[in-house]
Amino acid sequence: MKKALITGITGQDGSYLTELLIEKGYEVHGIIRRASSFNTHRIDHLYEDQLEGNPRMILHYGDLTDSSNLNRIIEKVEPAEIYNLAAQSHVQVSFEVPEYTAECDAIGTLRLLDAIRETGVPARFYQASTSELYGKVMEVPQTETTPFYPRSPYAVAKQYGFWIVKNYRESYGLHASNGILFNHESPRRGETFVTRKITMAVARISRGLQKCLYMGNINAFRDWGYAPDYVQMMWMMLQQDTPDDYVVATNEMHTVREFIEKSFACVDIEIEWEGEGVKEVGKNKATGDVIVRMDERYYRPCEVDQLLGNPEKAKKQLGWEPTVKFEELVKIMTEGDLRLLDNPNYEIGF
Ligand code: NDP
Ligand code: GDR
Repeated sequence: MKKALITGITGQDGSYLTELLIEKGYEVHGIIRRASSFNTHRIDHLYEDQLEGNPRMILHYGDLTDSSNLNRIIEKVEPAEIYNLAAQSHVQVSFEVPEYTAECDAIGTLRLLDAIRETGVPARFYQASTSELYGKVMEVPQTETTPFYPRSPYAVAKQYGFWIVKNYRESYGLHASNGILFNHESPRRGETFVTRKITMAVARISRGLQKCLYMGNINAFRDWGYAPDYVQMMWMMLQQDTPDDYVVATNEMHTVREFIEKSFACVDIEIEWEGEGVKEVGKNKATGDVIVRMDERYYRPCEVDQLLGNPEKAKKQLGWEPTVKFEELVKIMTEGDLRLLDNPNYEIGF
């Protein structure tokens, strides 16, 4: 049975990738952090008691900031594939915790690559690189050859991760690849990322449980895809003979404003915008109630205005194409949050 090791298994992508790999017959090992409360809700449905029978998902305590722990796990598990998804993944939070973000997202990647070298385990390596590397727009759409211009401590740390992967590939012949993934979302998306924040608020507002949604810059453009599509591509990248770097995106971009409008449309609320900048508000056209306001707290010191990815290389070389585009994604996420509100026992996205 092929073994895979996933860092960040408790996150959005980790959970979908685990499902995919189990379906493909892998034994999946995941690294989880000790927390004061349960942090495995996205993968609990995959857990089988290790004492009974044949576990397909095995969890290990660890942390990307602890080298010897990573070495030990890799030596013990001997995975054929390692997917490095763990990260302090919130761009705005990285301005608050820049040093920790670098420790985890940059040096954490180096620790894993070095663990592969030191243990001699011939694992193939996937690195969760990001469209945030493009930051300030140098070219639209962005491809594998567009120059990087990171605009946050998160993106700068991920840029180190990108290059150290490439460097270890070139220096030591590791089978290590970067997936330059544009934003991808799902009903399992973390609640503080903009899409999920919007769909949760829309569901609550439509049920009379919340009055208003507070936002930052709603004029930013993003290329939003569907997380289950994107984890397919992670796996595909590690199945090819030669490692390489790929843009993974939908080639469609929309503003945060459009996301808000489309999500409210799912609950039959039409938004009317009034005012400008931080004073702008969104009103429920039918009732006149203000249901969207801007809040300085959600603006970033440095913004990424426009991301649009061209996934032509992924399509040509690996046959990958996204199956879900913007409108359907908004619908899937909004309906997921409505279902969750109406039935608290409903396990989101499962
Ligand atoms: P999430 O924020 O949902 O998950 C992050 C995961 O990393 C969680 O399992 C978290 O554990 C774990 N983690 C955080 N810090 C550490 C640490 N120090 N040691 C070990 N584990 C840690 O992210 P996503 O699933 O959305 O993204 C996966 C990866 O892809 C990330 O690296 C992200 O930066 C990158 N990426 C994401 C994109 C997206 O649009 N989703 C786009 C491009 C790149 P815990 O549950 O305990 O917090
Ligand atoms: P991003 O995602 O920074 O692109 O990083 P996020 O959803 O946080 O922001 C997208 C855009 O929305 C604007 N925005 C707000 N964002 C949040 N979170 N909260 C708000 O209230 C709000 N109002 C406006 C932001 O300014 C931004 O322009 C995500 C993460 O998953 C990264 O790990 C990943 O690398 C990139 O996507 C690709």
